[in-house]
Amino acid sequence: MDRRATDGLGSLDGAAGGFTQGHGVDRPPRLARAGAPDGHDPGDPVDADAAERHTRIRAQPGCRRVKLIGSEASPYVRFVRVALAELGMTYTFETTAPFAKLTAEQHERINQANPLMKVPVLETGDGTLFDSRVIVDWLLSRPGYADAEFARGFRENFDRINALTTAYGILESGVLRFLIRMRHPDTDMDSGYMGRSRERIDSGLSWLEATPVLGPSFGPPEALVCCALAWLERRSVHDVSAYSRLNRLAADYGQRPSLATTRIPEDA
Ligand SMILES: N[C@@H](CCC(=O)N[C@@H](CS)C(=O)NCC(=O)O)C(=O)O
Repeated sequence: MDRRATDGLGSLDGAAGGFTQGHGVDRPPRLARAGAPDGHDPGDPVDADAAERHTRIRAQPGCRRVKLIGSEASPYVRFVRVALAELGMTYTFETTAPFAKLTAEQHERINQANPLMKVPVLETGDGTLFDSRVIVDWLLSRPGYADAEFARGFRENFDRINALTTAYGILESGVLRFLIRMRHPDTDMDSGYMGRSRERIDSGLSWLEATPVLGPSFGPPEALVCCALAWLERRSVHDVSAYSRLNRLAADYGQRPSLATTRIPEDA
């Protein structure tokens, strides 16, 4: 599979699981297409509005291109990539292998960038940020991006902020269960704190299934829910089939270029 990808401003090459590095070549962004084949630019703006915003903001003095470090399998990294695409920000994507397959060099790179030894990490040009929520919040606060459909009203809406927190809690419990199952296969996944982690996932999913604040527009909570559901299913961490409204939402919004072009690769 061709993993070649560009950030819309530079091209990156690399074999699956290896580092890929972008080298800046300024050119106008192309528009992303839903279902575009592999090798599609990860930073392509999703629509004409995003492309126009990108061009206008890039023309401002001092505007710097950001670099995202992370794996294509991580739901947290995917969330940042979706936000970047929805906002129309081009970026360099330095791809690392999934956590269990990291090379020593990649471990070193991540550990140097983030004392918590996790991805995503964003190099902004003005400093490094880690943690997907912090990164996306920073992206939403960039001058010129607050009017993007994806950002509009989100940071002032407590209900939608709580929906995002709920999606994060579901993912955290899911990641915990995935890692414990993988690293400590003798653990009883149904009792004690492991039982509570499963209960928390169902409690969170039930709340999201019922809340009217999720769904009407595509913003951070919808993006993270889509990334979380796809990851939980792919890693067989939790059966989400009972949550019909969430599944419909994921299927509908999954057609958006930002999600369609960041699906977890088959071999990840
Ligand atoms: N709260 C963090 C979580 C990031 C996270 O857990 N990333 C995983 C990849 S999905 C990771 O790098 N794990 C490495 C580890 O646990 O050592 C965020 O939102 O960025």
